[in-house]
Amino acid sequence: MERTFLMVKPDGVQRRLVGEIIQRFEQKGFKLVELKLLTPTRELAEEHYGVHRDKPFFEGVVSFISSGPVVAMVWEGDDVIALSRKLVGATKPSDAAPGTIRGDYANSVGENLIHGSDSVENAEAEIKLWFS
Ligand code: IDP
Repeated sequence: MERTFLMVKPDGVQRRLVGEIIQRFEQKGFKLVELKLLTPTRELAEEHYGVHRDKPFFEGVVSFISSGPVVAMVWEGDDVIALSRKLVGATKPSDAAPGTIRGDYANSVGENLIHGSDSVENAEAEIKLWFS
């Protein structure tokens, strides 16, 4: 059974959207297998977004993710990686379709509520990073 790493970012926790976000994945039929509330260290945030180290937004995304509590989760289900990316929606607010989490609730590329792994390889690495 496939697994993915999903994280409600600090804006999602502050805006009281944790329940709404979890409900969407439950209603889709996925199984919640791990969950914890934590404020990530800078080091953890840097490792999580390591692939973006050379991008201009790296510093911003790292400080944002480590600015307050996030909800880190592992979800399980058939094709959960690709399907959860669909539920999450596009990174940029102008591309995120209504009906997706970002399309319904986010209006900023930096504060876009949720992270979801984008490949089997990254899901495995992120689950290991956040839950071991
Ligand atoms: P994803 O979260 O949709 O997978 P990525 O391209 O992996 O998007 O980028 C990681 C995160 O970095 C995004 O969710 C967003 O918060 C932030 N980010 C990406 N592109 C930009 C940008 O152009 N400006 C500011 N932040 C960005």
